[in-house]
Parts: sequence; C-alpha cells; structure tokens
Amino acid sequence: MKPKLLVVAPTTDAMTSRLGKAFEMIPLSATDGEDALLAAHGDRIVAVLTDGHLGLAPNLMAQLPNLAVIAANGVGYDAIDVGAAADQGVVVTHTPDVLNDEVANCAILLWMATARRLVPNDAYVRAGRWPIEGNTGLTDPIQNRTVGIVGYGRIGQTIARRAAAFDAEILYHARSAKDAPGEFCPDLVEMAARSDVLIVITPGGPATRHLINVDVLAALGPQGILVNIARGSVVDEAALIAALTDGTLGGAGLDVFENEPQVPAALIAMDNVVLTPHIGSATTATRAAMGALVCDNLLSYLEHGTVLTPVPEHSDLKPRPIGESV
Ligand code: 8YV
Repeated sequence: MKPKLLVVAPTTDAMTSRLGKAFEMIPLSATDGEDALLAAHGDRIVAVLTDGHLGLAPNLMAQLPNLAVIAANGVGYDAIDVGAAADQGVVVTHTPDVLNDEVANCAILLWMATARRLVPNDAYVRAGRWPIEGNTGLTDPIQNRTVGIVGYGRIGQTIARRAAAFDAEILYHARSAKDAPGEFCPDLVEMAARSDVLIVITPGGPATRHLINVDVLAALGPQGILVNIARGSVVDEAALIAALTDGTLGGAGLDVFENEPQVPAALIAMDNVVLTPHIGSATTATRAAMGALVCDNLLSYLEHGTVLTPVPEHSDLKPRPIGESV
C-alpha cells in the first residue's frame, strides 16, 4: 500500500504524475470534512503538500500521528506553524532560489510600471484620447534612483542587482548587515526618507506585520513609490490607502494584499497604483521549477528519509521514518 499524501494546494499534471506513482494522493477539497478525512486516512498520512497561504490548520496537523513532512509550494511559509511542526517531529520544506529571478523581475516591473504610469498611459491610448487630447504628462524617472530594499535575502539581493543596471543607489534594511553590495540601514524610517522607491521583500508573519506603517510611508513621501512583492501583511493597508489618497505617498505597485484575493475598492479606484494578483513567481518555467522541487522533497523523503530544502528553522531536523503502521 502506498503512503498517503494530503494535498491541500493545487498541483500541476507534472506534479500529480510524479507524486501519484509513489503516494496515494488525498485532495483535501475532495474529502467530506475533517472528521471523515481523519477517520478514512488520518494515521496513514505521512506528508502534506500545501503552500504558504493555505498552510495547514494546526488542529489538523496535530491529528496526523504519522505526519513527517509538510512540503510548501512557495518560498514563503507564513501560514504554517513551523514551531508546532517541529514539536511534532514534522519537517517543513519550501522552494527557495528557483523563484528568485522572476519574483525580482516582477518587483522591477511594478516599480517601472508605477513610475512611468504604464497602466494609465495604456488606457489613454486605448480610449482614443491621444489624437484628441495630445500627449500625457511627464513621469518619474527610472534612472539614477535611490532604491531601498526591505528584506535582503536571496530575492532582495537579486532585486538590487537588477536595480544596479539602472544606476540605482542601493540601500537595504534587514535584521543585520549582509556581505553584499548596498548600504545597510538599521533604521527603516531613515531609509525610507532617503529612498525614491521602497521595495518590500521580507518574509510575512507576526514579526513583520505592518512593518511598513504610517511613519515609513510618510518618510517615503509624495514623490516616493512603494512596491510590495512580499506579503500583504507587511504593509498597513489602511495607512497605505490614506497616504495615497492625501498625497503623502506618490504611488504604489502592489502584488500582494492583506485580504487576498480581496483588494480594497479604494486602491482599485486609484490611477497612481499598479495592482497584480500575487503573480510574483507565476511564470511557466518558475512554477514548473517550484513544483519539481516540491516533488523532489517529498520523493526524497520516501526514498532516502531526508528532504532537500527544509525551511531555515528546520535545517537541523530530520523527518521521522515512515511509521510501521503506514
Ligand atoms: C506563490 C509565493 O503565491 O513563494 C511564495 O511565497 O507567495 C508565491 O510563489 C505561491 O506560494 C504558489 O503556490
């Protein structure tokens, strides 16, 4: 009998094909409630496939006695309680590195689209206004800007390399200075005050909730642009809307929101913001690479009893061997 994999997040055909050979896949969406799931499969589930948003309910995790691995399809894992998982002997994996380039590209895209007013300019042409009303107004430059990066891990540093190609001065705010180009700024408000563009790429979760607050937005200022490619929770969205409405802040490029997939009507009504539906890593190649890494982690567990890319908090944990009863 194959060990069981509880599938919480969507999978591609390629993932299903690889995983289906080794696991009996149990889609959470196809089960008739938690009690039925636990009664039918609970003690045979050895792994869970989820993502950083759907996570795994702590209550459900606690009722899976043979659970060994939670594989998240994404680099972020803020919806998974990694402390509770470790206490239960469960190792959490994620998909670092394979998405660095495209998430960084998307951050740059949002910055540029916002600065050059790409979306309103596109709408202007489509509406037939150009021949009648003439040229549109001038926009903010891209070249020679000061770019502040909030979170200076792998993706943040990739963003910095992209921005350097546009002769940007790079500042960064992180818990500690990194051995990487750019000026470390321990004070986020001071960094925002010096930045033309503030790009947020720090992990979500309680530690960074509303890190971008009213003071940071005011410091960034009326000519400033905020780009959030991290998690909606990192930005105080109500403060952001207020700052954009009264002109305290110049513009914003947002891929993530506090209550996805709901986006506040106030943001939708603004033409100085660019809004995308959490597409940072959503290219065919990157999503294929992420899916492959999820499968590699799960299959490595079955074949070798180890995982490839545990979350940093679990780098020293080894998943429990598959239970005798499974
Ligand atoms: C995806 C992400 O939204 O990697 C992350 O943390 O937010 C994105 O890549 C998602 O995790 C894909 O399932």
